Amino acid sequence: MKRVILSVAVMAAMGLTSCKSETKKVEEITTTEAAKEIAMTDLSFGVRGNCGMCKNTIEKAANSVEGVTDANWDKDKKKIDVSFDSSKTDAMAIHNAIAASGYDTEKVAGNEEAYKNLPGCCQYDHEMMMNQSGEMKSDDHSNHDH
Ligand SMILES: [Cu+2]
Repeated sequence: MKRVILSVAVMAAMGLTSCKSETKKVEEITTTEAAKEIAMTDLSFGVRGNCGMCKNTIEKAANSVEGVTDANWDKDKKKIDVSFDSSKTDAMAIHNAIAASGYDTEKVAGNEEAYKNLPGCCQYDHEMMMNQSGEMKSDDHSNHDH
């Protein structure tokens, strides 16, 4: 009989504890979501291309993704720097948009039809090296250099 009372007491205590921690959890989620609304992410990844016209096409494609606020492709490094609102879009959406315009990215091969329709000077070499800045750092921008 004593044991029954004891386990009831334990259960009641556990119930209280879990109730408390649940309330706390809800608060944490709300905070995270609020922070996420203004979460800007900077990202760099390799994109193949040749010239200034390529630059326009690549940047236009990246900027066409909702949530992208800034896109700058470096012709020499074969690399794009993008800033985007991570609550509105993600890295893959940007890769896909650039690939759809005919350009290869680190992760997505350029659309062949779009590539064929590019001006002759823009039909870059598919074997071209892309600057991947050494490592795959898709989300980590703690060691960003500007
Ligand atoms: Cu070009």
